[in-house]
Amino acid sequence: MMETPKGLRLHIALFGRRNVGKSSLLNALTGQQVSIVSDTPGTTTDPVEKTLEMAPLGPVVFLDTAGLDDAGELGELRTERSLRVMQRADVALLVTEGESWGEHEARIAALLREREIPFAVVQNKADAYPAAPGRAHGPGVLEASVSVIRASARDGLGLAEVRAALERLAPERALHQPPLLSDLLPDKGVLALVVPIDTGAPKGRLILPQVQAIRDSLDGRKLCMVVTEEELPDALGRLRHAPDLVVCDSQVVHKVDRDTPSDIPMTTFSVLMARFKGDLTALAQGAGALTRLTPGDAVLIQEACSHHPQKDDIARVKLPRLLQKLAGGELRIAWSAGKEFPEYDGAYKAVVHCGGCVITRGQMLARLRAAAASGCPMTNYGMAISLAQGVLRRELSPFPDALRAFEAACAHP
Ligand SMILES: Nc1nc2c(ncn2[C@@H]2O[C@H](COP(=O)(O)OP(=O)(O)OP(=O)(O)O)[C@@H](O)[C@H]2O)c(=O)[nH]1
Ligand code: SF4
Ligand SMILES: [Mg+2]
Repeated sequence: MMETPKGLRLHIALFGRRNVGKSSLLNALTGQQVSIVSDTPGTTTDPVEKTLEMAPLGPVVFLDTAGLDDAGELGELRTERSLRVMQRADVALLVTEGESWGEHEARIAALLREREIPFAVVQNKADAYPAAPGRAHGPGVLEASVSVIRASARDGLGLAEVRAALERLAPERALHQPPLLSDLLPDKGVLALVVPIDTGAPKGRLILPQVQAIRDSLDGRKLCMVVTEEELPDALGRLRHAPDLVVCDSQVVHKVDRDTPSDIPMTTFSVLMARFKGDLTALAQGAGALTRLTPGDAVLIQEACSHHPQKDDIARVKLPRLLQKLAGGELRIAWSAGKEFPEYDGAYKAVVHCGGCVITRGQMLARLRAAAASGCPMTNYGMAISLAQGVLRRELSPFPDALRAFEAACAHP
């Protein structure tokens, strides 16, 4: 059975001090022995990940972390790793031991709030602490809207409430993805997808954004045609009516732009993914910043997964070449790859991010927020390539707000 890609799963993270029962709670919620449990504080060292189907939330990823009160050199490294997990959380559980609440809990709550991650407090080990009269009450420092749940991973008390809280807290954007493209086409509209089959294409399959585009057009009952860039002119010639939309891979956008009559709307998978995954308008604005690059500027190229670089790798070879052409000279380029990301250095004149197919919309938005907070404009690979090829305006024209943001960013530094 094909699994739901991680990038479309709700990510639920557990945070708290050591030994409060985070791993036990994960095991109890999933009904599986996912994480090792022991009474020795510091049992979980590296983040543990578990994907599963959880009614009524659907496909989720649970992330168990090391205690955030770990000290010493190794402990600090673990704490840092746990904090990085926050970058991936759509929703969180702050686990405490009974009603105990101290500086670590307050710090975790502050960080979650700062990152706009909805959370509930789970007062675990309720079996070992006498119930306070009335409902579970949380520390006075928390807003009344934060759910505080008395629970016991040992005897199952409160687990149904924890599940209900997760369902309530899960942000709309994480549970209900907007369509990738079907809303751009009329009923039974005709879509032409242009997919290059070059040395960079994975053997025997399509990449995720292409598969998602086909699936979304089928879901929306559109008429979808998939061709390579070489066959596009023939395909267009054979259609009785022009397609309602042409979508191509950024790598062939130049040719597809030439071969597609100017009255047919055209865009790229990158632009569609930017809208689906994050904030197209902010990313279009970030593309505008690339027009102001000058030699010597620092630029970060960022990927959300750490795949093995290929010959002629886009991040290592093609993009740097294009960006330096835009800047008119050498740039200081840095790279980062992985599900978690380092702090954005305010010195970057631009961050150019990949399509982020393996991360969730919430995770992409967290990256955009963090970059904006450091004053770094962010755009994505595809838009950078299209800008260098002079076709970005056409690609953005199906999205007037994004086009306006791009034009404004080009005009005003
Ligand atoms: N009485 C009681 N003990 C519990 C409960 N949940 C966990 N424990 C015990 O608390 C201890 C720590 O549990 P873990 O699940 O390993 O705690 P953790 O927060 O993951 O700990 P670290 O990975 O070290 O940060 C173990 O001895 C568990 O058996 C509970 O609901 N009630
Ligand atoms: S680099 Fe980005 S777009 Fe490419 S596969 Fe990895 S996550 Fe997906
Ligand atoms: Mg643990």
